[in-house]
Amino acid sequence: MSPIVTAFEQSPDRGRGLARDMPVRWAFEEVGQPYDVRLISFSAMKESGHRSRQPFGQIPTYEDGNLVLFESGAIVLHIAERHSGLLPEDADARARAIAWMFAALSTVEPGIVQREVSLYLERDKAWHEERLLLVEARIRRRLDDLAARLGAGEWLDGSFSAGDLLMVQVLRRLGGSGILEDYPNLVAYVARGEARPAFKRAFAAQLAVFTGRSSQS
Ligand code: GTB
Repeated sequence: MSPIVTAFEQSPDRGRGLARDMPVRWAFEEVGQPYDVRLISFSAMKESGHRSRQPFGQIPTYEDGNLVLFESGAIVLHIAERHSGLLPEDADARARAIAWMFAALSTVEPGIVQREVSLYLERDKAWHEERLLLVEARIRRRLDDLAARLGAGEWLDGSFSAGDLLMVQVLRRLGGSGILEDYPNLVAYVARGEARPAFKRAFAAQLAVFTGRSSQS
């Protein structure tokens, strides 16, 4: 039996591949591991059955036999450790790739999520404009450093890794913000990620859920 991932029955991103089942799908595609998807409604996500798998009532989750996991980063790491293709064989290079996974989720992403919170939940506040400027300045500071480190490189540390997968996915959340465009090497980096056949397969699979063309249940 293939591992099962949970994803939104109706994703608020309308098929843009921004929900967190996307990096998990992408990881499965990179390593060539088939997977099944269980679509879940917002109300079912908050019920005890789902909460037993995901304590915070969120997607995604991962089930494989007796193993149940939550947290998209942990799931991607698990897939990368179980299969070859997403982490280098060399122990030091592997540790560095894992460091980039953490950097994506705990150093680069928080500001990007705060910007979304500001845009979607704080627009009516008197301090909204001021806060948005602060948050965007913080994002730019991170991107300044990330762009400097990537330089003219193709990927963050040698070959494509799970660190790049998560970093590209995090940067994709800036689409339409006008921020990423100020960093041509990061724009090209995201485009390289999105051009990977595995990304395209994962993107198409989640889009099919939105357009109603999915055969997965
Ligand atoms: N840290 C956890 C992880 O990485 O797995 C975070 C999981 C999480 O935030 N899940 C979100 C969720 O279940 C969906 S992905 N939210 C429902 C809830 O908390 O009640 C986040 C997301 C949602 C929508 C968009 N979008 O519309 O663009 C993008 C990202």
